[in-house]
Amino acid sequence: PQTIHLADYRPFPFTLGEVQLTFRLAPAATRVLSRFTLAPKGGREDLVLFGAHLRLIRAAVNGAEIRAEPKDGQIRIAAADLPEGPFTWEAEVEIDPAGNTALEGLYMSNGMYCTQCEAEGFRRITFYPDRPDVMTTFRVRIESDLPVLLSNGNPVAEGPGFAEWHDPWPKPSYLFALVAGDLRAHPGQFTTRSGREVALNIWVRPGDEDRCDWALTSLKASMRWDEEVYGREYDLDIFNIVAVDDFNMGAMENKGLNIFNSRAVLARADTATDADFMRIEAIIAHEYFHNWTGNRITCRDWFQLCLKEGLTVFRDQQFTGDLRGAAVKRIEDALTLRDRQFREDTGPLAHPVRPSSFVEINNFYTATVYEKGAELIGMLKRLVGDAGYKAALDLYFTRHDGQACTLEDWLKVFEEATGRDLTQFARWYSQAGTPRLEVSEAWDEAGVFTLTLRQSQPETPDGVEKLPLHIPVVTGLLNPNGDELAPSVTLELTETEQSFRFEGLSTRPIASVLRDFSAPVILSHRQSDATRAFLLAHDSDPFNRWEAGRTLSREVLARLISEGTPPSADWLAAMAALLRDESLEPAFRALCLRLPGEDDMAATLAGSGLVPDPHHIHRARRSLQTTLARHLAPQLPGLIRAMTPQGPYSPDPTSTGQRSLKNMALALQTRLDGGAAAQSAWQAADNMTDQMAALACLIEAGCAGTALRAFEARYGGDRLVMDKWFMTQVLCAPPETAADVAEALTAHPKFDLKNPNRFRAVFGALSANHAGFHRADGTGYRLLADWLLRLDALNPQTAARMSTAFETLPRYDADRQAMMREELQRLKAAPRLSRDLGEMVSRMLG
Ligand code: DPP
Ligand code: ZN
Repeated sequence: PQTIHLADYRPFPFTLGEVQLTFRLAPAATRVLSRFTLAPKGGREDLVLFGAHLRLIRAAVNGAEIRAEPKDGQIRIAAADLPEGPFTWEAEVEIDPAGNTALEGLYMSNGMYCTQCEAEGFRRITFYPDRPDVMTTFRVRIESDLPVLLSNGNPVAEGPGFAEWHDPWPKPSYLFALVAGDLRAHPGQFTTRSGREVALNIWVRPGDEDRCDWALTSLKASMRWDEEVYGREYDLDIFNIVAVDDFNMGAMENKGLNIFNSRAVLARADTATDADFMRIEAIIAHEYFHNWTGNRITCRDWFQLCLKEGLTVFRDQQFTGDLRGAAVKRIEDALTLRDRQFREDTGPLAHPVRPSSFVEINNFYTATVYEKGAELIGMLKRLVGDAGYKAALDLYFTRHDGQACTLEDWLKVFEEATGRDLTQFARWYSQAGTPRLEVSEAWDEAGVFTLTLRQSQPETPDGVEKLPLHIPVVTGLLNPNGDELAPSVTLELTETEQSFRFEGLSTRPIASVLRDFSAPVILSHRQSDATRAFLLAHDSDPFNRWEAGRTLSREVLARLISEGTPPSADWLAAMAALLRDESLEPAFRALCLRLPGEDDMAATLAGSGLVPDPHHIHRARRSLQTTLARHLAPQLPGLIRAMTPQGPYSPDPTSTGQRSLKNMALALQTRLDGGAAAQSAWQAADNMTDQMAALACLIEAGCAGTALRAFEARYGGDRLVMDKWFMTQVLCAPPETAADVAEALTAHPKFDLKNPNRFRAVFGALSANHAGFHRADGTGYRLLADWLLRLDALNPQTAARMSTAFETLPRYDADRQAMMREELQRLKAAPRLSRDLGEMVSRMLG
């Protein structure tokens, strides 16, 4: 397969007029008629239109039929065969939505038609310059007997068997959308601050109407927030969101017609957990925010993906922080970043936030592009300040509205608006790998405290030479009595090593470095258990307060794993004190009590040159949990009672935080009572959050049989809830049986290979069950590889995504590495392997 390089970018040599599309929908034979004008930008060049899985019926230039031969996914018409000036292109193609299991382009899900065009799905609909820098307006006619026919923009005409839509905003083809089906609307309304009345609709299958409230509430909150914080208003008279059961991603920001994986929209107290409610709120916001950062201003090419994704993730993180509390949100984001992005960045799949080449762009919708991309925005904001950030964003919106842009355009608005030179900062976009930041301290009796910061960049598979980065390191100093010495400062590290002096101090201070996680780096700062416990008790920066506890827990656990050292008294006392501290939000306390996960510990050990043993890590972590539970035992039952919100379920931040602390306490209690408290919690649960928490405890305690059967009997007809049933059994299974449980579930009548949510429920859970997946006999690896092969034949994109379970291969012992390689080799040798999975496997094999 062909590799695409950033350096090869060339503008499209024609300007497009309005696109007219007619869809005659039929499940296995939909006809698509397209028509648009092309005007050469100057010079004479070949016309290249992309097309995949299309049956060409007819093509015409200026009304005259031509013989066009699709080859290698495109039609090329030589410049010499084209009229000299502007001309009209027309084509009629036939496609097979019902047979489209890849879920890209136009496909069917439960009798409804829907589309997914990002990144390159539009070429499965018709021949087109399917690239993000080709923007134009669309007029769409849908012919079908189905009752609801939707496309982008505003509705312009409808009658029996047809509807017409017009989108007045020029857009690239990846933002095209069409939906047709028997759908019900959950309607709403929003008035923008300049007085535009916008009709809102959440479209769902009949029966799901009572699960739309939360999405609608979240949408309105997002629309208001974007006006208030970024000054961005919505720009059409209608905003539609459609829920689809079969969907590869979370959701898609198509102009005026967002299409969502149903798990990212539908919620009711008895079917969705707090985590689901929060995810829905964040994804609704994310897709809505794309209207400005993504749609009005889009990407010139797919190498610039983080231009829209990093920024939009950053915006949705700010939104959640504003709604639910910035400190807890920052901690959760840092956890996600480390779990997913650091993991990616230290393995064979490491790539820069702006990659320089790809085979299949779908493989680059990654934690690096999204989450690290968002961190880069956060660092920029820190470096230029809030006012500078606002000025830069305002300039970005005015200067680039309606354009397809690059990261150079993005950085330039910051330079112009703030006068800062971002040449060095720009390296963050092209250098892969997680930088390490080492901190050392010196104190002299003359009252000078010196912090020396040293950065180093790991080697990455691309072999790119690494230069020092521009790293903002927010730092505070505390007095031994716990007071802050002075407000935090942002130390700007630009050299490999730099020292920063703090003078005129009377006693040696305690340093709190990298506050608010001001840069996505791995910090190494040697501090005693007592100092970390001190920071956990006193740091005024909530992130670093949590981080001190986290680091302490990680070190305690690492010592237990590698040397069998029992936990220090400092750690146990600090945990107990924290749990009792009612001045701290419950959600914050729950986060502090959560031990680092097994995968995190494997990464930690590998990072210090050790070979992690998954079973040993699992046993040690369980035993540490038990020790902690014993130490906290007197507090647990009271906490479980006190943290049970009264009244009807609500996903508000306070009740959500209380439930998270209560269920954390329940998990600890289960380590002591063999599941007795979990049994009562299961009986008492009146919402899905508490049910799932109790169920997980029962599975871990080995006494969930009855509960699992009752759950299945009650929710068997509910796809989203059954995903949880599939997932939790594998995730919480003991390592010895996780792969067997997963395999048995694939034989369940409700296991459905074609539904990505269901596949992920089973196999995402298997790879997240660290010791279960890495079982010493290789059954976890084999089972996953078997099913990736089956899935790849139907849905390459999801198969490729799920193959990242193998990305941590280099961490483990020789036997495990050999078994993982064997599975990857087996995939690589498979006939008809997709380009998607093929690229991933090759990169992982190195
Ligand atoms: N739909 C995906 C997202 O919103 C890709 N654009 O991030
Ligand atoms: Zn996005």
